[in-house]
Order: sequence, then C-alpha cells, then structure tokens
Amino acid sequence: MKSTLLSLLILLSGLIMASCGKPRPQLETPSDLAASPVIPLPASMTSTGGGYFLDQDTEIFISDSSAMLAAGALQDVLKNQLGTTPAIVMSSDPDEEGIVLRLSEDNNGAEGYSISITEDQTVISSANPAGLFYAVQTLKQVIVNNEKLVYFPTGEITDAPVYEYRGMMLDVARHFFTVEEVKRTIDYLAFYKLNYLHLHLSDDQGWRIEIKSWPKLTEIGGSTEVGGGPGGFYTQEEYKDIVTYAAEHFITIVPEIDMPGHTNAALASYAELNCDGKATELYTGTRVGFSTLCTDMELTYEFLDDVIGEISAITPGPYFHIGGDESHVTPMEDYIPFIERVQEIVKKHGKISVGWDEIANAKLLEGNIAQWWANAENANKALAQGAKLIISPANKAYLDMQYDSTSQFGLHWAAYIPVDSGYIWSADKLVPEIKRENILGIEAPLWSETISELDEAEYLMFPRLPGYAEIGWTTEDKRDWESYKPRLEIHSKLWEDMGIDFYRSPQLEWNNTNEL
Ligand code: TNX
Repeated sequence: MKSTLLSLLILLSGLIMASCGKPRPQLETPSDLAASPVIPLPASMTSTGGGYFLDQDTEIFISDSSAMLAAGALQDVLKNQLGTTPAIVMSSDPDEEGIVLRLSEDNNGAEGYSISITEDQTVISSANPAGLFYAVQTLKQVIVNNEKLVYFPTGEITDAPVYEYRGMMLDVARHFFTVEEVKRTIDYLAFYKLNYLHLHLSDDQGWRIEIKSWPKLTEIGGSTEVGGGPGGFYTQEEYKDIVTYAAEHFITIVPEIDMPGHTNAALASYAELNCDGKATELYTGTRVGFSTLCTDMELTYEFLDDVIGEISAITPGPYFHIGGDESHVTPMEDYIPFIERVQEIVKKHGKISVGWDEIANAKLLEGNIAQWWANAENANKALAQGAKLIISPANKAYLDMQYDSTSQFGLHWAAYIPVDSGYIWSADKLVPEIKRENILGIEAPLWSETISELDEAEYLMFPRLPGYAEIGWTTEDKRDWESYKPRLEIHSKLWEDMGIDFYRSPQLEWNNTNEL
C-alpha cells in the first residue's frame, strides 16, 4: 500500500514537471542587455533584466532558405558556447521557445535588424538576409562575458548603419597575401559589420590577378614584391573563390587596377605597353610616382579594355576601382583625357568607377565615386560635379600608419595614429563642405610596404579596425571614446579566441586578458 502511494506521488510530480517544461536556471543578479560591449554600438538597446537560456534542445527556426547564412553563423556561435550544434529547422510556424530568424517588412533599411529577447523566445528580424547576419554578430558580442551559464540577456535591440559603404582596403600588390589570408581578413570585417573589401591588385611592385589575354602580367609582373620576395597572384578561379567567400559574409569585393601611374609591374611584363617599346625593370623598392602607362597609344586602351573586361566579368559587385593616384610623371593634360576614357571603358563593362581623389581633376561620369585620401581640394572638385565620396583621410583612416614612434610596422608620412585618434573623428565633420549626404561611406586602407604576413597586418588592424567600423555604422551622438574604450578592451578576449595578433596599445587596459 505504502509503495503504491509512493509511486503515485512520483508519477504525479513527473506529470507536473512535464507540464511546466524544464525548470529554468535562475540568474543571481539581473542581466543588462543594454550594457553589452557591442561594436559598432547599436542604435538602441534596452534591458528587461532576465535571461533566455540556451541548452542542448535549443533550435534555430527559419522560414526562408535565404536566412540560411545567418542561421549557419548563429549555429557556429552557439556550438562554441554549448558544445552541441543546435538544429536549424525550416518552419513557417516557429516553436515558442526557439531562436527565430524572420525576414519581415521591418523598416530598418537594407541592413538594419531588430532582436527581441524574452525569457521564452529570441526573435531576430530584418528586411534582408544581411540584417539577420549582422544580428548574429551582435549576439556573439552580447555573450562575450557569458562564462558558466549560457543565456541571452532579455530586452530589445534595434539597429541600422549610418553609411551604406563601410570598407577596408588590403594592398596585396606591395606584398602578396594568400587566399587564406584574405579569407581571414574577410572574417574580421564581417564580425564588425564592414561590407566592402577593396583589393589593391596591381602596383609598381606586383600584378596580382590572372588576365587570360595578357598572361605575362602574372608570369613576370606577379613574380616579385617589395624587398624582392617571391610575390604571387590569384588565378581567376581563386579570385572567384574570394568573391564567393566574401558574399557569404555579406561583403562585396572592389577590385582595383591602379592607373595610369603605379603600373611598373605591367610595363615590365609587356615591352609594347611602353611609349619607347622597351620593357622596364621589375621594381622591389617603395618609391611612388615614377611609372605611367603610355596615355596616347591605342594599345593602352585595348589592354585596359581586356583587363577591365575580364575582371568585371568575375566581379558581381557594382564598383571597379581605377586608382588614379600619384601619377606624378603623367602630365595633367594627358591624365585628364586618360581618366575620362577609362571611365567609359568601366561603364561599358557594367561597372561604376571609383578612383582616388585625383580623378576629380577629370570630368566624372554620373554616379562615379571619388575616394578622398589626401587632398580636400580634390574632394571639393568631386562634390562640385555631384559625385559622392568615400572618406579615407590618410592622417585618420590609414591602417598602415604607425601607432607611435615605437611601432614595429607601418609608416608615418601622414601621421602617427594611436587608437584614440583613429576613433575620434567623423566623416561629415572633417571639412565644412562635405556633408553626410555627399558621403557614400568610409574606408580604412591598409598599404603593405612594411608588412608581408597576416600577423603583421593584424598588428596594424587591431585594435584600430573596430573603430572605423563604428564610425561607419553608429550615429555621431552615440560615439565617444569613454564609452568605446571599455567595450574595445573586452573585445581583446574575442581577438584572442580568433587567434588575432593585436597590438597592446598602452592607451588601453588589458587586464581582462591573459598575458601573451
Ligand atoms: C600613398 S594613398 C599611396 C600609396 C602608398 C601609401 C602608403 C594612395 C592613394 N597612395 O601608394 O602605399 O601612401 O601609406
């Protein structure tokens, strides 16, 4: 009799447990979603103090296959935290207790998103897959301090970027960087919601992309680099692989072939491209401004038509960068018609031309973009023509500038750029004439005269790159060094997890990370 009663009690309590679901872990102190160290800082974050707990049974729900990239990224984040891989479930009627990725008419613009976290459910919504992907990057940063319990703090995040173009440039011409190194760079950009990677594919010291109709460009022009190392180049298949990998991270590749200057590698590869019919010597130094294409020869334009055509055919993004900087040995009366003609070639191949600010000396085709790096007068000439600008002032945004006089790598011709001064500026406050509506976005260029490997690139990128991402994404009224600095310090934990060799700037406190 006693034992029957006991088993009845056990059965009853089992039923009660089942009807209430699993007992929830409890937070000892209220959580604070709004205090999460997210970079770039979202437009709005509010807290409700609770926790949405994740466990082995947590599932990710999507209603459309275009949410798959974001769902996969979320799966990777949670796998690291939980030790098991949450399932991705296709369903138009998602479970109450899952993480739901919803493509909706959400009015946060093309890349905006919102995240709503209650104790029962996490709902991410965006009008586009890119926004869902950005929401996942945000969540990854929200849980950075989550050591023992795995939960999302409850509350709401709504977010959208200020500028549509948020980029970095990697100079693969002065020193070659492998496909794998470029992919790691893409990972870093994606984590900070940057959406363009500009590849500087040719310069005096190297030609880095296969052109099938001009094979000596890579055979000869790709064979060296600054300092005389072996150089290298991407086959078109490898370039397509980079483009695809970038697209999977919502990043668009902008290819650059620099011209009419910075062309010694091409001029050394083909004698017939030179005005005097003689090939130049390969060059492995770091001087600029000594080379030029032969601007009044027809073959030059046939050559450029082939090069721009082949690259455009394997570049899905809208932009083709024509360089145009530091053409010191091209007289202005030759430079101007050259740039005007090249823009027509780019247009013929279906692309929009971008060029360094000097191109504004020429007449710009409608919709073309000038990239301000040095000369405000050139930037104003571009504005006077109605062109939009990419903002990359060398003394603020150049990742190859040294932090200070003790920096191991980098140059300092424009400035020393310590972490704070790389962060404390606004693209629309540099000069009075250039306002937000004139700006397509910002880009931080990383020139590679002094770096030849990813570790060295990382030293210059971190801790500065996240600051450029925040300048491009977050409204000015929400940005200040005092709020940014502690968030940045916490991110060093993430950089360690990602294997990034960052520079331990004395401007920051590193006590939340182990000594290297
Ligand atoms: C200027 S920025 C250059 C590059 C150099 C860089 C080094 C620009 C458009 N031209 O050729 O690599 O300085 O900081």
